[in-house]
Amino acid sequence: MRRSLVMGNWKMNGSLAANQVLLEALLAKWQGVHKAEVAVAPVSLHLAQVGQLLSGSNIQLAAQDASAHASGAFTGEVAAAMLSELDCRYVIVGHSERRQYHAESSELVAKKAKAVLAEGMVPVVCVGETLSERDAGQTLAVISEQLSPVIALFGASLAQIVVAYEPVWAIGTGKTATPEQAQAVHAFIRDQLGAAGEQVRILYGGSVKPANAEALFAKTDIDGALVGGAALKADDFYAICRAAD
Ligand code: G2H
Repeated sequence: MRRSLVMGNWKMNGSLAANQVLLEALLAKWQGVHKAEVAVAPVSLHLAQVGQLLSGSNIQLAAQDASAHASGAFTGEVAAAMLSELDCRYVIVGHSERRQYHAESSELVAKKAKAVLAEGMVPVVCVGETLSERDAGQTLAVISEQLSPVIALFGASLAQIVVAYEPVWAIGTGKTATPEQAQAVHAFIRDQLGAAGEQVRILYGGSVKPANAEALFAKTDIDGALVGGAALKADDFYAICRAAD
């Protein structure tokens, strides 16, 4: 039985003041979310503050990225060990915005995921196709290409990852994949993961909101969500967490 997971990806949003307001509002209504696991991912600079604000709650801390390197001359990067020191439980790797704006390859994403696992945290590996790839009928081929270096590098530890399917055309656009479209890709991903597939949680991401969360979560292979815009609103994020519970 896979435990649902809802993760708020705050992206490059927030401030010390805004984080406090958001989390106080969220924690004030935080009741009844017992079965689903919940995490939030602020920018790395805010992890220590957010960790303190969450202490005593069952909301976990997540990071948005990690370096593939352990330490050294990598200006601007953050090592997995540094995230682990701040009690991060999850680290997102290979988000489409990193693939697109920072030219991250699937091989690099796999190395980042491995660095995260080596520090005792759970990598959340993002995959997803663009609109032109979907229109060209390449969705499954793209997902397969993005997953294959992870599958090759992880071997027996593959069951320890989380995968997030985020169709690029649905990110921040207000367009959501239909539950049926998402389910079809999730089932394909689970199949690609082989023997580990049944244990791996596969999250959907891309304009998840209270109005569509329940229908997405009702699908067999959708184990939760990676939530962007709606995670910045306490009421919406709470409603999505309740829908997964
Ligand atoms: C997809 C998602 C969170 P949004 O990037 O990772 O963002 O919910 O705003 O589409």
